[in-house]
Amino acid sequence: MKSLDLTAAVKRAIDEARRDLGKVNVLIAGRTGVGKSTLINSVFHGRLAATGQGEPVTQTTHLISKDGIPLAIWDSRGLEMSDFDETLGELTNLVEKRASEPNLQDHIHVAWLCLNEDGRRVEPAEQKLCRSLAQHLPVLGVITKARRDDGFRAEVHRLLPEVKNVVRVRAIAEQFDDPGVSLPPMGLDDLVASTAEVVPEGIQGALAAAQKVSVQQKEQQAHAVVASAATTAAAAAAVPIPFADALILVPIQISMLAGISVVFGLDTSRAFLSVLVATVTGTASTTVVGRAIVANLLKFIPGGGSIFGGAVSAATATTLTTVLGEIYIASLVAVFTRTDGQLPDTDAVEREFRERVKTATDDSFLAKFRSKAGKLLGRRR
Ligand SMILES: Nc1nc2c(ncn2[C@@H]2O[C@H](COP(=O)(O)OP(=O)(O)OP(=O)(O)O)[C@@H](O)[C@H]2O)c(=O)[nH]1
Ligand SMILES: [Mg+2]
Repeated sequence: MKSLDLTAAVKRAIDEARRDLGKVNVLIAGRTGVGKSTLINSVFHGRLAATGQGEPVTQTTHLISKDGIPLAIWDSRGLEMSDFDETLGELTNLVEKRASEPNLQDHIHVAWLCLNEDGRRVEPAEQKLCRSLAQHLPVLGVITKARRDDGFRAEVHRLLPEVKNVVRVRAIAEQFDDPGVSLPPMGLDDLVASTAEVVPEGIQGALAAAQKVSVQQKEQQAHAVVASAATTAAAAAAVPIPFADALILVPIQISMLAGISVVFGLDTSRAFLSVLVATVTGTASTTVVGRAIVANLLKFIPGGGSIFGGAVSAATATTLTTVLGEIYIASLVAVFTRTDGQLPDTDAVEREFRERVKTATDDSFLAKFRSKAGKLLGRRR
């Protein structure tokens, strides 16, 4: 009887998911005090900027990164210094050298050029820097500490014509002296969405994982993981697979769970993923055999039991994979919404997922995903 080593499959899935995710590389430039460090901490997981100034890259640029967060930030300053031309030269060299690297992973994928709204100025130094950077990478204008536009955004567009977009942000709540008067943070999700629009396709997952302001961004990337796994599963079952051989679907689904976990930015330890897999397969043992696991998976399909004895068709494989992926995404969205974007602990994710898998035999819930899977298949034809 065919069997599968789950421990090995989980390890492989995690390694591949992390490798495929890569890292998003961001350059942040702007005058001192404009709010760069605050912005970094408000947009990304990990309180990066608070961990210090990072490792010096050049006289004016520090590289900030943290294990487990798929992100590297070049935090630059010195725009106001008398030796600005030197700063400009250093930054241009940096992005140019990076842009010539053969591997996309080594490029700097986007620059955020920060301007203070209160200052209402775009200086020649900023214009020059924008022009230079834009030759090598997409640049976004970021208006910080926003509270009253008064035409400044349009002015920035006019004075920095090379930028792909200009986004107004308030990274932290603004507290006024008058008691009870404050303005909440704003624009951070716009900044992430605008960034997602300009970074390369292969970097979208890392951006979704690293940022904490948009659960929707994570969800969207996770749907792409599911769609791709469903397609792979359908291809594997293009010729219907006898149940005893349906184990070949399991590594596809484990990879999908790992892929969804990483685009949500979860700490994907082997223990965590193994628990998820045990929830799905209904066994905590390290080896599973074909018939048992398929019997367990088929409970995700209404009436699945009745087709037992036949074979797994492409439609069934797609449905199984899609349903499972969507249940996991729904669990993560629920948990992340509760933590307001902060990384939840994996116990909470496990609990939510287990609960939803248990109730997933509800027909109306599954009908939704069956039609989704059907559409997916239709599109493939
Ligand atoms: N009200 C308000 N204050 C902000 C905002 N963003 C940053 N600040 C404040 O502005 C000050 C400077 O912010 P930083 O993030 O340290 O500025 P920076 O650009 O990193 O400065 P350097 O590291 O010196 O280049 C801090 O007191 C922040 O709290 C914002 O959106 N609204
Ligand atoms: Mg700073």
